[in-house]
Formats: sequence, C-alpha cells, structure tokens
Amino acid sequence: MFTQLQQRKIDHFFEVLDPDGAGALTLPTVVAIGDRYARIRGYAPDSAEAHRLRAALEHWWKVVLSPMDTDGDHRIAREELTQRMAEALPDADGADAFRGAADAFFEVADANGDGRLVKDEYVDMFAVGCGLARRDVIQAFQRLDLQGRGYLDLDEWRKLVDEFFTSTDADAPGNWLYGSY
Ligand SMILES: [Ca+2]
Ligand SMILES: [Ca+2]
Repeated sequence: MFTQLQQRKIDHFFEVLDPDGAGALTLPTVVAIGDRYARIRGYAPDSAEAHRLRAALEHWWKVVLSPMDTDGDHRIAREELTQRMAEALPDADGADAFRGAADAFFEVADANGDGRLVKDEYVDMFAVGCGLARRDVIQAFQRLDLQGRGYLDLDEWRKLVDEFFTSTDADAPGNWLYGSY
C-alpha cells in the first residue's frame, strides 16, 4: 500500500484534475481544463492547435483515466483512482502504462509541440487550466527545473512523474509536479 506521503500526492493529483471539486473526474471536466488552457495560449476554438489539444486530452482520458472507471458510471471517483494506482505501480506493465500516461500529458501541456515544456506553458496549464494558485505553480516550476533551463524536456518530465507517483522521499523534486500539496 501507499505511504502517507504517496497517498497525499495521489489525493492532490485527484484535486488538480477536479478543479471544481465535483468529487469525480469526468471527460467534460478534463476537456474543460484543455479548453481553458487553449484559450490562455491564444488558440481560437476552431484552430488546428485547439483541435490538437482537445484530441490529445481525449486520448489521455481514454487510455489513462477511463480504464480506472471500474463501476462503469463514466466518472472516476477518488477511490477508483487510488485503487488503480495501487494496482498499477508495483508491476512492470503498470509502470509502462504510467510512462505512456506521462508522455501523453506532456503532449497536451507542450502546447506548441516543440518538445519543450517551457515555464509559461507549465504555469498556464496548472494555474489557468487546473486553477492552482499562480505563485505556487511558479515556485513549483523552479523546483522542477533542476538545470535552470526554463523548460522541461520529455526525459525530465518522465523522471519527475515517476518520482511524483512512486517516491517515498519527501525531498524528491518530482513531488512538486502539480504544485504544493
Ligand atoms: Ca466510476
Ligand atoms: Ca513547448
């Protein structure tokens, strides 16, 4: 089972994806995160970029979140997320699935698709898309950007995601992936 630290991180992850506090993750709430993100990045609703972003998020929902819906009500409850994480993390297939999930989310957040998640993309995704406090998100980015380059690449992102979900070390940089908790 999870340590207290891991459980707190998973609870926080759930809350980041449930900005309105609906108590469950649904396709519309996840798509709304992407729509807010597209708007702040300046993409018109009908632009190719907005379509790409939406498709990436729908894909993320389909491959990452919807398999967690064990009772088939099209909502991912906190317990379903926790349960799925507990099953997936210890085994190799599960770890591969998380790698895929991390990549898919990177693709969403890297709005201009240049392979770099720059600070502004990161801040807009979590402050505007997910409604976290901007100051908090900026601070989080500074802790994640270990090389001080102003962006995260996919390899760094994968490592940070891995740390966020699996590390039991309270000082692991990846713990800051979704802001403070
Ligand atoms: Ca469900
Ligand atoms: Ca980018």
